[in-house]
Amino acid sequence: MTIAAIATPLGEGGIAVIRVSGPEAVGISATVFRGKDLNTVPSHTAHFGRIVKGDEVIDEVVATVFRGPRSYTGEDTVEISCHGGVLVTQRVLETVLGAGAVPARAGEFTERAFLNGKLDLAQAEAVADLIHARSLTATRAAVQQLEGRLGAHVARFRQAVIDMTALVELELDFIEEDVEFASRDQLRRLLDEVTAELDTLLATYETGRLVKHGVRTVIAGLPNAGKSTLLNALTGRDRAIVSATAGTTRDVIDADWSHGGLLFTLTDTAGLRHTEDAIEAEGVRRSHAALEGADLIVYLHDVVAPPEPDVRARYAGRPFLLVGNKTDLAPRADRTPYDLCISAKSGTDLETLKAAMLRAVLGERRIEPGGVLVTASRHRDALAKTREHLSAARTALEAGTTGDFLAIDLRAALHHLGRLTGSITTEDLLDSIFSRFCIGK
Ligand SMILES: Nc1nc2c(ncn2[C@@H]2O[C@H](COP(=O)(O)OP(=O)(O)OP(=O)(O)O)[C@@H](O)[C@H]2O)c(=O)[nH]1
Ligand SMILES: [Mg+2]
Repeated sequence: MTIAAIATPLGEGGIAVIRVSGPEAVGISATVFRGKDLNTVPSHTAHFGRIVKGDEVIDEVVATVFRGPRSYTGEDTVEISCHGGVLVTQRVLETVLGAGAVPARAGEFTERAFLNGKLDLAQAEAVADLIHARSLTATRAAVQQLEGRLGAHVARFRQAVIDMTALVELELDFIEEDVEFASRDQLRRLLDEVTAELDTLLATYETGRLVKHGVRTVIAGLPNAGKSTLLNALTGRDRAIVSATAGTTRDVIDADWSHGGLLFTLTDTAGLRHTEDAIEAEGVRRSHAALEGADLIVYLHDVVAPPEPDVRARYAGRPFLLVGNKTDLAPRADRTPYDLCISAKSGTDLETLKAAMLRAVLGERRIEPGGVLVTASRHRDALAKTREHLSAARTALEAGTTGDFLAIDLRAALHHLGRLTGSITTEDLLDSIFSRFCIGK
């Protein structure tokens, strides 16, 4: 089946691209293209011409022809660049569809690239990550995954496990003879090595998750503590209303802020207090809900106001910063209850707060520009399952278990590694991955 879709965002722009891919991609495009006969042009060439519907000229375009397998999808592909207006782009697409192509599903081009072996599954997922990336480090992580580094890393120790399994299974064929093809010492060493590699990869997930999804940071505290002032100061924008009236913010307000390579989604909340006002009460309920899902809580307290002795305990076990605010009003206020103190209004010690926020979520971990990061929970789960089965194999080995049981665990470990790279897939898995894409990708 030959598919077609608009590959660029719908809107007014200089150009838009309609992508056509499949066995009839060139033939279908040639029937609606007036210019050189696309059927006869060499691969990887671009041609100026017109898209026509009967006698009507729809647009002047450039058609670029890629013959499979040297294309993104691995199939014959034509990319038609037309003028970037919403209507004209849609009419070019309709003309191509009228000539026999069918509309592509979300992610179908990339799915075909995967099915045709142009990308492994982790790489295909990286395409979506790259499109959705909103910070520099997220872009870098997606690019290294797109380059196939995670896949290559996994493929290396997957091969080691395959070799190991083959040897153990070979023994099973000679069970009568009581031979040992797989030296138990060697097996033990290999299992330990692969497990150590898995641990290193798994340990990157905490950072990888933050790099990919950003850090959900909730600014909480009593009314008037200066939460909205802090949101505005960090983002450098006049995003939230600030006033001396307690209970000013009644809804949760989000603003994106990049720092240290991470994207922080800052959420300003309604001051936490009991209130009879129904709207403010709903705001307080939403504040609590936001706190539930937070990766980091910045709890502001007015150093001039009476202390709140129990806050730290309330958020025990969560990344949490207790920040005294309004130091300008009371330079001599007691700072001991706080992790640090700032003046949100004058900007004093904001840099200290920024550094503390990074440290609170990353700890001693660093974001290495070239390092392999596990950023998807699907990958983390597959690696964790692999590790479980390898540990089971290791335990079985110690207990002197027979090869057939060892082989079961090794096979299970391979199964989970295969799900990561996509050498083992199910329709459900593919559907859930490719539905994240936009149409045209
Ligand atoms: N002097 C001084 N005033 C501040 C500081 N930060 C905030 N304020 C003032 O404190 C008042 C309340 O600030 P907001 O930022 O609206 O406080 P809030 O925590 O968002 O309050 P609610 O939305 O009502 O929960 C305003 O008058 C601010 O100008 C500060 O560092 N120093
Ligand atoms: Mg506010």
